[in-house]
Amino acid sequence: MRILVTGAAGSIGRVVTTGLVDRGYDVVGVDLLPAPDGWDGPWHALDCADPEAVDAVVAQHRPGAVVHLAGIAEERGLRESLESHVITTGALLDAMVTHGVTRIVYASSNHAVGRTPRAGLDGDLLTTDVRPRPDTFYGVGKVAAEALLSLYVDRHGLDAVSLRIGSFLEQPESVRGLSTWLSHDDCVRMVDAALTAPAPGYAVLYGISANTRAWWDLEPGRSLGYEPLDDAEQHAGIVPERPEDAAEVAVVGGHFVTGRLERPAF
Ligand code: 15L
Repeated sequence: MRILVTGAAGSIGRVVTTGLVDRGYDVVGVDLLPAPDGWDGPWHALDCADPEAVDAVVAQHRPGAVVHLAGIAEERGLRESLESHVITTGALLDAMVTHGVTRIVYASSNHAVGRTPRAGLDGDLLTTDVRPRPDTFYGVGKVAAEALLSLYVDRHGLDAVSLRIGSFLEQPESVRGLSTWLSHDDCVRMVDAALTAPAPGYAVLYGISANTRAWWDLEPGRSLGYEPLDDAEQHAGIVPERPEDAAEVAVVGGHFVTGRLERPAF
């Protein structure tokens, strides 16, 4: 199947594009940046917030599905966050509807529910039916992009899977990360499952590995065929303990909540 991957030059994008090619997918890379060294497939350097450019690339390649990873992976102002996460998603969705592409896999984030405290969760488990509770404008952008996907699923019968990704790193780097880590290999497994799950409609899952200390529900992913194999605990020995750990593990979004990222919208 041909897959259009946006944000293909980013940290997640490089791992996912290579992983999907290894699994036999025909990948078209899209990014603001040129293709990384070693990439020899089709590539388009464009801004996904530009609806005409997005429409042209979808029209040219007619992919079977879109994996939308493009977006600034950190806190910015409100306007920039909405452009980066919501406008890009809208441009892709319109192009998909126009050209008959029926599935999108979206890199959402745990920061869509980052302000959710761990204390008081039913069974100490963060399920996917907690209310949207962003911790930043970044999280607001992810909530709004998820809502846009839901709208297009209902209006146009698309399939859309929102991956609320945890901490995508080669190895966990903090005590929080021992719960929230997503390994590179599990990330590829997760995207593959989201691309191939039969008729998911609109679905949300938490993108983490099978961490011993996990407290985010893995069942929504498993029900789509995502079986994580890695466990952050294997790396626990290299993770430094820090005074801020207790505050970071008490809330979904960790340092996005505790790190004093507050700023006015305008
Ligand atoms: C994210 O969504 C961010 O892009 C990344 O920088 C990390 O903060 C990660 O979540 C996390 O929660 O560890």
